[in-house]
Amino acid sequence: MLRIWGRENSVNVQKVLWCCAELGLPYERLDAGGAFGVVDTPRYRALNPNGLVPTLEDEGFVLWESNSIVRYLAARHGAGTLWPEDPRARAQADCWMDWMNTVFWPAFRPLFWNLVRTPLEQRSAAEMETSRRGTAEVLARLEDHLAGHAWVGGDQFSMGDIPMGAAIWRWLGLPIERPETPHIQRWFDALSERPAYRATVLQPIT
Ligand SMILES: N[C@@H](CCC(=O)N[C@@H](CS)C(=O)NCC(=O)O)C(=O)O
Repeated sequence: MLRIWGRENSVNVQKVLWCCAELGLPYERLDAGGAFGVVDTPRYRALNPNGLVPTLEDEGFVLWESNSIVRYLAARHGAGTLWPEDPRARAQADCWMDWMNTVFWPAFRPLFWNLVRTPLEQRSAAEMETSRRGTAEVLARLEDHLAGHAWVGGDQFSMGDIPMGAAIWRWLGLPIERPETPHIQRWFDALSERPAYRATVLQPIT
């Protein structure tokens, strides 16, 4: 059985849990990261030298980096569903998966971290506002993309929806000022109808 290391409230762990739920894959999840610690132990560092979550173990095969794990599971178990078989459709999915990690998350992380993981008296209002504006700006690109496509990866739900789908709940679910993004909202509503998304991502934001 698959073993997934990582706390349930991590956006990167949620990507992997959601992927498994979409694919109907059973797994054992072990708490690690944040208040659970574990990630600095020699045993964990031998699996993942970064000391971050998630880490996947699949019958002796070890993999870290959440998007790589999603790609691996989709390629192995989701051909034609989560894993688009057409190279261009797959490239489109890959593109937005990478965009989540390299563009969206760096813009949004300071706002999330201040608002959710930092005591009130230690929050930086300036940092939060810069991050809020920056996130709204980069999300305008996703909004434009979704104006012409049903799903992030194209016409079909795929692995391309998973990283941004996991992240968008944090943006839409927090009490912050946001511009209207009707296409992102329509896409989020469609995700919210998926039992796997509700079970793994649509949880209290902590
Ligand atoms: N690029 C990595 C980032 C992993 C990452 O930053 N994970 C965070 C949780 S979302 C973490 O491990 N933080 C330290 C901790 O939880 O102890 C990935 O996508 O897997």
